[in-house]
Amino acid sequence: MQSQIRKELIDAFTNAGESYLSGQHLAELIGCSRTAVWKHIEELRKEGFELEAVRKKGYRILKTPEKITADEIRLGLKTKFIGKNIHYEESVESTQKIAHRVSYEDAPEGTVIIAEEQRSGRGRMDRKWHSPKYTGIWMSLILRPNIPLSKAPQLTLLAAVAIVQAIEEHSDLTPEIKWPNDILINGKKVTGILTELQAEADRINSVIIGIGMNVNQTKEDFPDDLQEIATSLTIEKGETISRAELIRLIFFKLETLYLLFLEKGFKPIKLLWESYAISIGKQITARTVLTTIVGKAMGITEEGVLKIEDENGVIHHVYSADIEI
Ligand code: BTX
Repeated sequence: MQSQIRKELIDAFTNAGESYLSGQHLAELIGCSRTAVWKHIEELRKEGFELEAVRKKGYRILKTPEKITADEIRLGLKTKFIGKNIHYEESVESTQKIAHRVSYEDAPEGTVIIAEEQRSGRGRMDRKWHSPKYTGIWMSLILRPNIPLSKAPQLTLLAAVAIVQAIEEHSDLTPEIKWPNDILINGKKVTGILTELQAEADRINSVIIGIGMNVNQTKEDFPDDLQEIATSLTIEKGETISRAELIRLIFFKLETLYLLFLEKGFKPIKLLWESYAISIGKQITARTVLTTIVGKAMGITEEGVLKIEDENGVIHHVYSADIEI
């Protein structure tokens, strides 16, 4: 009920644009008392909205918060379970860490941990993930699929497809996927995905999908060593992007593909993934923990494993590696 009033209030301000709305008018529009309107306006202020109040004219919003709030994400969310349970944090070491903990504590499938900042965000193999305040989407999603352990990596590829679709639809940019988990725009990394498992024997307890997306950073916001290899949606698009809206879209795309995956398996996801992949058919170098393989990327198997044909015609199956094209 409370968030319904909040939603109507925000809608009213959105429709009013630059015009002022009086407390009386808002109360009539929403169907509540003027005191209730005032209370909700104070709540919005606390959430970081900047409002101007002018006598005899009313209120108008000057600035929306830099922060994302769980309320803002939930408003207009169209999913059945992904994002229904949101843990929102201002500053954390890593959302993955919290997701592991709440997953043990039986958090429902679809629970998401979102933070405004990560002090030690992590990538694969203990690498660092730069996650500065208010600029990106740093979140971890808990899924509990009833699938064999060997199929879990397919969910990384599924997440990559969902993210590419969300960016495309939201910002009209053209991201590409570099196997297995990099999302690039114009050759620079805009998103990384880290999939971790909680499992006992061959039973998956949960799959934790960490998504790090650069959204509103400028080039100068990146440390020197990332400036040439990383990008953000704002840099590519030339405008500020609403993170809450994008998060809702990512949830929706993820849920749609995940339900398709549970019903029909990896095949339809594989077809989509291949349509966005840049490495396929190209000469690549794959560095695994143990070795380096140079050859032509042939595609991925039904399991999501990368196939590379070397100069002697030998096909290598690569489960985890860094790829250079
Ligand atoms: P990765 O191992 O593929 O990529 C890590 C590498 O990417 C780093 O070594 C660095 O070169 C580069 N890098 C670091 N930060 C950024 C950045 N912001 N943008 C572009 N490139 C960068 C990718 O690992 C997986 C990242 C997952 C991050 C999410 S955020 C939410 C969740 N919590 C958490 O701690 N990790 C995940």
